[in-house]
Amino acid sequence: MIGSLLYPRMTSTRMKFSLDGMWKFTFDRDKTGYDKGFEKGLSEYEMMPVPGSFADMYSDPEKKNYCGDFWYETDFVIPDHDDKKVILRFGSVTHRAVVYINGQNIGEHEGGFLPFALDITDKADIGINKLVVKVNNELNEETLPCGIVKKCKDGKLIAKPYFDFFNYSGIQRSVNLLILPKQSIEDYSVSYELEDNKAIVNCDVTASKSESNLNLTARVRLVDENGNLAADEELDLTSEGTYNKKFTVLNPVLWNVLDAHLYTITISLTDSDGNLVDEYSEKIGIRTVKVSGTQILINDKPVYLKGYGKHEDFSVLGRSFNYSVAKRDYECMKWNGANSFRTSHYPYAEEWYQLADEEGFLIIDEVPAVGMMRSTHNFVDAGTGKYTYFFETPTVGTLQKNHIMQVEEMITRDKNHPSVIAFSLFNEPETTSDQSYEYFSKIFEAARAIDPQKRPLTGALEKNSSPEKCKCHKLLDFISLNRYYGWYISGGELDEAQEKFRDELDRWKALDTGKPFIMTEFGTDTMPGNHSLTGTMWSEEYQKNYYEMNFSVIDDYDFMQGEQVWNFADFQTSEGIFRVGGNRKGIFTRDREPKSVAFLLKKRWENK
Ligand code: CKU
Repeated sequence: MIGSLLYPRMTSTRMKFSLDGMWKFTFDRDKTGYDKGFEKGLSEYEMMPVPGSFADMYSDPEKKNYCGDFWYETDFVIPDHDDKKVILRFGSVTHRAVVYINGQNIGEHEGGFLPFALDITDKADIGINKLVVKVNNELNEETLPCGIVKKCKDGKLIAKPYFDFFNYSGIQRSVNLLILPKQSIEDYSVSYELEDNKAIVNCDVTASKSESNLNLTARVRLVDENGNLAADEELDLTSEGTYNKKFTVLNPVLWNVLDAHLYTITISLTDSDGNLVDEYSEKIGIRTVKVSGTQILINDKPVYLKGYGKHEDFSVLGRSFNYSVAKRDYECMKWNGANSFRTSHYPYAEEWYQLADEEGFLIIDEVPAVGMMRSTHNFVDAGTGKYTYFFETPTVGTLQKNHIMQVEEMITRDKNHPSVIAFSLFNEPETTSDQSYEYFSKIFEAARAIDPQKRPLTGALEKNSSPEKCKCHKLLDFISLNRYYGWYISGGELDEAQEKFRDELDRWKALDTGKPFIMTEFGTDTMPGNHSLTGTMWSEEYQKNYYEMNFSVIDDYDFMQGEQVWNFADFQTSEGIFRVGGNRKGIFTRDREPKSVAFLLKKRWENK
């Protein structure tokens, strides 16, 4: 579903009301919610925070690990307005939602990490309305991310993710009510070319249609950080409701790595009498991203990516967004000289990207295409050569449709952020079959068609995706490797691990792909406070030795243009014999204190 995915903002023509707070909530273990008329209102409930991940609220493991249907309800008020459009916008509902207003189905959305907006103008009343959302967090092989559900004898469902992070669910991002002009700005995009002392900005605007079909004029205005007008242009109408203009900004102050400069863009629509119909403003940055030979270029200068694979994960908050945690994370990352992160393994809350825009951070934006290998321990199986015929399954067509939809929603949502320098379209699928190539060529085609900035596309390859066997690396603009030499492979034997790592990189080199590579994952589980003079696995010393070894290898290969360590912080996973209170590969603990290796990274990254 792609309607307008613009970030909800107040402007002189737009009103925004937050529906965040405590909502009614209930599990629906036996799926009898409809029999009980839940869509009209919950007859049994407790209170639950929105946004929030329900799992971390509970002391009862049955509730924490709940899998199936569950319901939310709140009342909300639509203020009297002058013939406007009323929109209900969810930042994300994990993994799928059916929305009811006053008992009537008003829309559905598949996918737990991207926003959706529903036009409720004719479906809700001025005054009080009842909003009910039926949510489902089951995993399957037809939607993203992939997994299965185990049905126990007593009917209980248990989520079995094919991925290594806790299946946090719920209404995990903010819900807003928007009151917009009937004819409104639906979307806009900007892309840039740089020439001597000037930037050519290509701006597209889409306006919604309405019965009145007013003949509207669209304008774009750019104001720099000092309040000076940098551009003020009328756009040309290209077809009904779409406008375009290429214009020049002289002496642009470019957005750069860790040196952000932002312009405020304001798009406006006016009618033939010059009356303002709609206005939308946000911050953008002028910069280009290119891949040239084995280098990644920002504003035509090579950049080396230093940073992290992350998660949206924090104690009690689960996967819900919190400004304080985000601020702390950026402070930690800046402290040790990082300049980038990957939104492993799903698009994050929009505020993460806004902060990166402000900080000059580089983001590899990843779609939730994770778990495309049939294994609940694929972090272990990935190194063993195990093959699960994932893309040879009859349901793969449905998965592909969902995958394309989420790629399109992600790019539509995130395309104007200067911080987003690449899109990652998968994490560690089986890429060794012709079927996987066919599958992914369509995904990459869709992404290339929709990104107005034609940013580099990538995907993270696991160890079975070797230079000899991987069929999909040719689709990538730069190649992202997740490798665990010294952990899953030759754990505890760093000399042997080093030999194997070098051997693999030599084989990539021999392939002469002509492309940049970055390490998107490498790391070791490390219990903070566990010390060992002999550097045994799980100790803080082993984590340091491991990274020193890996860095010595990476530094010997010119095509290596970045290193994002796994993971920024310890994070919650499904329980199992490989996980001690979650995944412990964090450079920081879950409450954001450094393990010893954080200082090693600081030293390296501040000098690289
Ligand atoms: C990480 C095959 C490696 C999978 N990779 C994915 C990531 O989600 C996991 O957390 C490995 C790990 O720590 O095992």
